[in-house]
Amino acid sequence: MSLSLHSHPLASFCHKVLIALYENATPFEAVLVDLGSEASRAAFVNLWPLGKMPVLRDEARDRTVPETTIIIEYLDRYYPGEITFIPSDFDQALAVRLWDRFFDLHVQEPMQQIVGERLRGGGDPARVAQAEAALQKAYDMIEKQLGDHEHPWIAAGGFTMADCAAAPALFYAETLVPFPERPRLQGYYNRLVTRPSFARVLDEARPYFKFYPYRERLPARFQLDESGQ
Ligand SMILES: N[C@@H](CCC(=O)N[C@@H](CS)C(=O)NCC(=O)O)C(=O)O
Repeated sequence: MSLSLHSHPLASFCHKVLIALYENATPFEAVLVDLGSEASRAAFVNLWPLGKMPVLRDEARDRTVPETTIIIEYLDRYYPGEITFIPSDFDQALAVRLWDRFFDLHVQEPMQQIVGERLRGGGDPARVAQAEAALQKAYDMIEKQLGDHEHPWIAAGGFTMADCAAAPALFYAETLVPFPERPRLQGYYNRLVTRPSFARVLDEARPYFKFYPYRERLPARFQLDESGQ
C-alpha cells in the first residue's frame, strides 16, 4: 500500500486527517505511534524530528508529509476523491484555509492547554481560565460565522478541510467548555459527530478514551461500561 499514516487513535490532530482519508475512502495503512514506547518514539522521530502526529508517508512518491493541513492539501492534490477539501475557487480556498487555521490555533490549542494542565496534575487555574476564555471567544466567532450563510458546514458551501479541523477540535473542546446556549454551534457539532467519517474515527478511538483525562465528560455513548472498557 502506498500511503501510511503514522498516528494514534486518541490524538485529535490525527482525527483531522483520518476524517479526510475516510471521506474519500482513500486506501492507507495506519501505523500506531506509541510515544510511551522508546522504540516507537525513536522510529517516529526518525521520520519527523519534531515528533508531532500525524505524519503521512507516501512510498509511491517517496514523500514524508507532516502537518495536518499540508497532509490534507497533499491528499487533495495527489489522491483526489469525491470530496474536494480545498475548493478551486481562490476566495473560497482562502476561506477554507482561514477556518482550518482558526480551528487548529484557536480551538485545538486552548483545548490542548486545558487537557495539558490536567495531565500536569491539576493545573494552573489562571492558565486554565485564560484558555477557557479563549474557547468562549472562538465559540462566539463560530456562532456568527454559521449564521452568515445558509450551508451546514463552516465555509465555502460544502464539507472541506475546515470541517475536518473543526470536528476533533470541537469534540474535545465541548467536554471542557460546553456550548448549549449557542444553537448554531451545537447544531454544527451534532452534524460533525454524526458524519460517518468522524463517527468511524470516534468508534476507533473508543478503546483509548479511558486515557482521556476528562473521560467522565465525554458524551454518554463513549462512557466506560462496567468492565471498564
Ligand atoms: N500543527 C501540528 C500539530 C500536531 C500535534 O500537536 N499533534 C499532537 C497529537 S494531537 C502530538 O503529536 N503531540 C505529541 C507531543 O507533542 O509530544 C499538525 O497540525 O499536525
